[in-house]
Amino acid sequence: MKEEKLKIALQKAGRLSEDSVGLLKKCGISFNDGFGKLKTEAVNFPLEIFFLRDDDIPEYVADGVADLGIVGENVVAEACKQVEIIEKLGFARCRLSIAVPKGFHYESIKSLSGLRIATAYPKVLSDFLKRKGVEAEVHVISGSVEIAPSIGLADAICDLVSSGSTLFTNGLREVETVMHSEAVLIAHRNLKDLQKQILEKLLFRIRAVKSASENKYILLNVPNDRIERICRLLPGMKSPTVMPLAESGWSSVHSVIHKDDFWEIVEKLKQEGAQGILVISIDQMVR
Ligand code: PRT
Ligand code: ZN
Repeated sequence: MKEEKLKIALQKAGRLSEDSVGLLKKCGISFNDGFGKLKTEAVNFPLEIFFLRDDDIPEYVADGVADLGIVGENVVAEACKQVEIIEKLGFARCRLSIAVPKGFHYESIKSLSGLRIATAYPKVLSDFLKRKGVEAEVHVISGSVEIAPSIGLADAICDLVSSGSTLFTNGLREVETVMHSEAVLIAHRNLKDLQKQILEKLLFRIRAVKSASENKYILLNVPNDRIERICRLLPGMKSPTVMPLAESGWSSVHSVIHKDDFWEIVEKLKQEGAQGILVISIDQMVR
């Protein structure tokens, strides 16, 4: 009998490609992603990998040509296809925003009434304007949206923003956030039971990689009379590990902290008398 496999679509070349391939590799899935390949097969996991343009991925997954895909939420929202968003993946974070020329007198969303807004996201933008009760003209262009106001093609734009430097260099100012986006794992709506089992296995690994990338392993030396106070700062997965050091009166404390809390916690640990603080990246983390 033919072995059941899942087919996953990844972006061929672009902002999602490296992280998408990297995520599967961190999940322990080996495959040859040599330059220019359109299709490959994992050697140690029942997965076939297609490399496509990101805009095509929701449709391929909706049609069942691929069972899974990794794509930006912005593309899923615009494509409006019947796919299931299974998991947020934490990379390619950005927002779809409306921006106006710096000198434009912007008071509220009503200031957009009657304007021509250039975008590659007509559906998402139109839905947003409708929700807000604003009537504006949505002008569809597919690239270099940010130059539209300066060449007289539009009064405002709606485009993806991450650092904001593209808007800044084009004399534009962000005034409304239409949606936040990050890479997501999407799936075909009607996977077969065997395919669902493979997806569960893949998801288990993806979640372990995600948790690991969000957390850091921390080791520190602590005077014994401070252990209790320090442990309160470091709840860890269950509770911190405390081991005696060769030097009496001191212990080594090991724990896991969220990367966003890192600097704040380290400052408090120093204040509590911790020394020799080491912070290590985690490859996988299973709760
Ligand atoms: O060829 P293909 O169709 O596959 O790729 P693409 O050119 O359509 O997409 P690509 O690779 O540029 O982006 C893929 C996905 O990355 C997007 O759909 C988003 O989900 C996500 N992403 C995250 C971004 C950005 N950040 C981003 N900053 N996509 C585009 N940008 C562009 C934006 O359009 C603008 O031109 O970067 C510029 C703004 O960046 P800042 O840093 O100056 O604000
Ligand atoms: Zn694209």
